[in-house]
Amino acid sequence: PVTIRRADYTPPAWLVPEIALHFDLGAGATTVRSELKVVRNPEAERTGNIRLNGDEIEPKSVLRNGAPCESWTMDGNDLLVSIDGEEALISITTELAPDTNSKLMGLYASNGMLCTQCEAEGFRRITFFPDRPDVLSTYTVRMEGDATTFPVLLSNGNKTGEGELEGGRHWAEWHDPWPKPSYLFALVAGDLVALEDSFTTMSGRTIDLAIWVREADLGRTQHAMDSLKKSMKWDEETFGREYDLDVFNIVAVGDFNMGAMENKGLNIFNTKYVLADPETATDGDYDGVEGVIAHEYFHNWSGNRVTCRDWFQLSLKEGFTVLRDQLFSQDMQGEAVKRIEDVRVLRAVQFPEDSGPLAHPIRPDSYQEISNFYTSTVYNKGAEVLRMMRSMAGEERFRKGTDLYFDRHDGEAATCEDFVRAIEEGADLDLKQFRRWYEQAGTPRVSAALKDGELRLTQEVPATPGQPDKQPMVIPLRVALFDRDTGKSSGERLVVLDRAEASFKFEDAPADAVLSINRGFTSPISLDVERAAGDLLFLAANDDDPFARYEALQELVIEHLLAEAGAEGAVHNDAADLAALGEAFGAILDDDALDDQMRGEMLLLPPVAYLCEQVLVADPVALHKAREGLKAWLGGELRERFEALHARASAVPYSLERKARGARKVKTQALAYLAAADAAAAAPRAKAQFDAADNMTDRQGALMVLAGLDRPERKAALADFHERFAGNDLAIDKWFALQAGSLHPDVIEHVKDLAGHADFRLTNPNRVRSLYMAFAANKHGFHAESGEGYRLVADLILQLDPINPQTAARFVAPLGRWRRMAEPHGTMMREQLERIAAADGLSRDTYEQVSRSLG
Ligand code: DPP
Ligand code: ZN
Repeated sequence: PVTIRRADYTPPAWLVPEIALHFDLGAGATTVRSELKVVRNPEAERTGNIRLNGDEIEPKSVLRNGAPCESWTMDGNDLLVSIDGEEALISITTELAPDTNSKLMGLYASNGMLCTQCEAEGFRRITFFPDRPDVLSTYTVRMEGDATTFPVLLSNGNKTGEGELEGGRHWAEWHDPWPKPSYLFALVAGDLVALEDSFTTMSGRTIDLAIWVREADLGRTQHAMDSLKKSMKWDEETFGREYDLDVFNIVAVGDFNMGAMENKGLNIFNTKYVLADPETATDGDYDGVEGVIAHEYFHNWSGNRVTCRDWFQLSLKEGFTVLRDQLFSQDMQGEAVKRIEDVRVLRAVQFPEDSGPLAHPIRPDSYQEISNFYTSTVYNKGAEVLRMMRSMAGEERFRKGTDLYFDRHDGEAATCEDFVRAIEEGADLDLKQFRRWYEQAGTPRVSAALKDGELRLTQEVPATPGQPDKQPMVIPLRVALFDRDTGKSSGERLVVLDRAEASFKFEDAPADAVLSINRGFTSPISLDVERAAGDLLFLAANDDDPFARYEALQELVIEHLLAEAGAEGAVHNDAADLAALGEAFGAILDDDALDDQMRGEMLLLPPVAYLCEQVLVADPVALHKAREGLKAWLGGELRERFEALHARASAVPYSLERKARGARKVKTQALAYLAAADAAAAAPRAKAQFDAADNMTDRQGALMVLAGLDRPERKAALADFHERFAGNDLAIDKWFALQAGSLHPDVIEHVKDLAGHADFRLTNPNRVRSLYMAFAANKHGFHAESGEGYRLVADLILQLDPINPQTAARFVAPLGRWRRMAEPHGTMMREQLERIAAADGLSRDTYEQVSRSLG
């Protein structure tokens, strides 16, 4: 496979200001005729050929300026057409078979409808084109097809015409006036119905909104519509961004590799992020819909109006858009809880990526397959990097920076450097050294010690693949010092660490102050604080920054669990430590000033994936057992209070209000603690919650607990759930995921059985993820001593790779952690990677991930 390098970028030799596409649609056979108006790019080197990318397509005919063209050649998958003058009209015909397109890239069939996915390089599976994000064109799309099979025909922009044809066929034409790269092209044809609404923009324009789904799903679209309207309003108020077409369409599709796609004016979504009603969607699902609807909508500016010059700049649009959707959700749901959730995801997913073989900077330097770089690093760490700029500039100045960025680069394909420069100028910040966050991979490790009002900080950025030596980063940290006697702080200040070590003097520091640092998780770092005994307990009880308070309790738990698991360097626990932990959790249960949403966050024990990050070589089984052991101990120690909490929360009627949602969150947590302590006593309680549930949050929560218990209630509840939701794919996905993620001793047998279940389909990414991602994240199953868990995931990768390489490659990362896992786990994981590497005909996607993981 070829390695593409960021340093090798050259501008396109030819531009395509206009393209017209004609689709003769059929699920078995679709004919595509394209007309490209091409002109020489005066800013590029002259060539006599235009290179048009292709992938698994052939040119059926090639015309140049209206006449058959003989002088074309193939160079690998690409079509080269010679052009003498300064411009030409090129027409190409291709034939597609959407219903055999199992990669779900390009034009494919799903449930009788046809739809497209072009990011990053799917357009070249539809027609030959300079399929790179810096070639921007206006699109005119005419679609023809059977009027019964495809009554609805959608594409980007506005509909400009439609009509009947002979033989029960019809046509529609759409035109998108905004120049866009090919990855934002979209088409949908199918038997769909819409929830319609409208939105009036800040300048008074009326936008027609529609969410298109299968008829049976229409009743589950209101939340998505509400989320869309809130997003449109919020982006006007917060970033000054107004929508720019007369219509905005969203289509839900059941077979989709990603979460959703921001195609201009025609977002295509995984059903998972559109459909929600109380019976079938959890509170978490509601949040997911709101967040992803916002994310894709926000791309209309951060991604579409200003797009990326090349795929190395992916974080330009993704990091920025994730920050925007996080800030939106903070405003909708409450800042503290959302921040804690986002940090938990970052630490459980991005930190391991950053410390493993797949580590890369948020702006990578090379790739073989770009699909592999839609990562938590590019997305979530990318958002954190922008958030640091925002913390240093303050909200208002940051907004000046983003305004300048949008003004300056509207209609362009920009780079991360363009963004940084706009923030520098607009927000009046010096980001010279800060740019290292774009260049260096790895999670910086900061050590902090406070002595006599002086804060001493040191930093170290660990070596990562291809980057043995690192320079110091710019690390902003919000800091407060607390008076041990009064429990109060004298206020917060921002310190910026930009050298390997530095000291900061706090003039008015109380004697023997308690340090609260990286409040609100100002920087995406790991932190080592020299602490006196009792400091963490003090902060867990007194810190006025909700994140810092949460963090202190997490730290206490982490210290305990590492010691329990016998981790190297961990301080041994004694009975007093455990008792103190019990008291701290008891205080969380009793604290009337905490609302249940926050209580729920505080009660969640740190994920094993994050625990593994605390040590160089982790024993995942020991850490998992320690975590379950603490859960059981707390469940027993605080039994009455958990029972009371469960009863109190169960009395709160269903609604989507924050209070009721909080009650549902702590209800299932109480159940989980009780079940860990005493399965026999908790099983009937869980079954009662399951049976009484009038919503999916309670029902799934109860089933999650039951799925892990070797009790008779388990089977009955699983059967009931399966029957109740037969035919509802998203609910059945949960049924798979709950079993694959369960603590049940026979989980491996269960996963094997489920893989043979009539409802399991390897061709549906949601179903595959619900079984195997849930399993790979299940430390107790995946890391089974027999090695069987590793083998199951490797088998899946080999089986799925020829069908859907993009999704298959996503399963490599869990095995790629082998160097950091204690023996015999490390060796067994590596052996499975070697088995995959030895297979013939691996996709570029899987090959790249496996070779990086072994390298
Ligand atoms: N559709 C994916 C996202 O929005 C990739 N652009 O993040
Ligand atoms: Zn995105």
